[in-house]
Amino acid sequence: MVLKRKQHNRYLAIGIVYIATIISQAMTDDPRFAEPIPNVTVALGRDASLPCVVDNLGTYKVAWIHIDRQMILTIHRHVISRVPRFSVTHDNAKTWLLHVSSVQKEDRGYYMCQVNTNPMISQVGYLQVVVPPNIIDTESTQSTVAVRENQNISLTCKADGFPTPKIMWRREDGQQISVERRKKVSVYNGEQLNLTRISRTEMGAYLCIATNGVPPSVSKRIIVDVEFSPMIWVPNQLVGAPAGTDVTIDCHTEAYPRAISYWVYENVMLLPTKKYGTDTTENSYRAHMKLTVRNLQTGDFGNYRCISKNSLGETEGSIRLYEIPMPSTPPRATEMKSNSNKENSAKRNISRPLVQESPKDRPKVVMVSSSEKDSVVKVGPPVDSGMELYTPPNSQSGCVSMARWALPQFAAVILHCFLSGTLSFAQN
Ligand SMILES: *[C@@H]1O[C@H](CO)[C@@H](O)[C@H](O)[C@H]1NC(C)=O
Ligand SMILES: *[C@@H]1O[C@H](CO)[C@@H](O)[C@H](O)[C@H]1NC(C)=O
Ligand SMILES: *[C@@H]1O[C@H](CO)[C@@H](O)[C@H](O)[C@H]1NC(C)=O
Ligand SMILES: CC(=O)N[C@H]1CO[C@H](CO)[C@@H](O)[C@@H]1O
Repeated sequence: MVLKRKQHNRYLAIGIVYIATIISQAMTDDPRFAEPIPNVTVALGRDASLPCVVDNLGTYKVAWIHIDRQMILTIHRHVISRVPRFSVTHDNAKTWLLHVSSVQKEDRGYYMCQVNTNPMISQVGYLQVVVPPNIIDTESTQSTVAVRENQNISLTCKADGFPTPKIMWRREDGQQISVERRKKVSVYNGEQLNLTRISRTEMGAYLCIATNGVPPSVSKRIIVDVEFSPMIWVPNQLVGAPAGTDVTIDCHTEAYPRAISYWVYENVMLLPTKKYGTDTTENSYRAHMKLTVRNLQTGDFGNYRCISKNSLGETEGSIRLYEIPMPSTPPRATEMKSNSNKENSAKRNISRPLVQESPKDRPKVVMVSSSEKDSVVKVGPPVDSGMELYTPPNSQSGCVSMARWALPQFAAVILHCFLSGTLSFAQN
């Protein structure tokens, strides 16, 4: 009986001690971390915060340490580090926030939150600093490069940033890029783009684009000029046309650098006049040259040459213009009654065939011509004929042909050629 009672007391004592221990532990519980420090990713120059959440801190203190720099940043509410971008806040509950303003690359790394218990407790989080890509101009190909056709050229783009950027190449006009012998791709990946045996069709703007997942991506525009000596292609080398009509002959040229192109007839360079109209439309390295010879005469038939010259060479195309009889047309067309026409008929004493009336074939008239009114200069009072005298500026042939007229008009023509000469002189 006595023994049983003693045992009972002992269990009771153990129980009380046990409960007391639990209670006292609850009262004086040691600090512990309530959650891990998250990994934080921040772009260069932005602000970041790392939280450290501690239960039961009591009178212990929280310190932040940058492990990579072995630097104590803060202890409790005090900033220890001399780097002014670090600060600490405490929300009066359990969270201690380390702030890094305007984050720099050297701020990347592990951060430790430490509590000065004995032994101390700590946990670690990582601050990732990402940097948008940046193309290093000094290590990349300059923005314009020139290369001779069929030579090789390497285009390079180097970029830094974190993570390391990837480089891809595209052509600005969306055309494909030839890499490694005839393989065509619309996007090429790599720092270096090798263009081997480059052709003129590969001329243009190339873009290298650097991306690393951190906006913004950046690109550099590199213009590749492919240089070659001129080439000429003549669609029609033999052109037949009847006398009295206008005819247009044409040449296609390719050249880079841009060529100087002109027409030659019997070793004389043809300049735009009333007799000759020249027109060149250019598209990149291609040009389409057109020469219109107006009101064909016997002396206009023969060999015309289109010539194209650049710094790398010169070439020419040849076109033979020959006379064909006027196609016979129904007599519904009206006979031409312009001064120049009459004059020519009289001179050559041939009876002119009827000409089909179309604006294109109609010979140009020196006198009032509605189509030229925009570009003409009106000179002096009306002359004897009662017509106003007009002449296109810069029209030598106009003056020459008018000079064949009657004497009373002659003085006016001289005056007017003189005036238009001075006028264009003053404009230049
Ligand atoms: C942080 O990243 C490291 C690896 O870089 C990983 O081991 C750790 O679990 C991460 N922590 C959190 C809270 O995600
Ligand atoms: C251009 O590259 C090709 C292929 O790599 C090579 O065969 C050729 O010799 C190179 N040409 C020049 C002029 O370097
Ligand atoms: C490009 O050419 C260079 C030499 O100019 C060479 O070192 C490099 O390996 C080539 N790259 C590729 C992808 O062929
Ligand atoms: C203007 C002129 O001289 N006309 C002559 C052209 O030639 C024919 C004969 O072929 C003459 O009859 C015209 O008088």
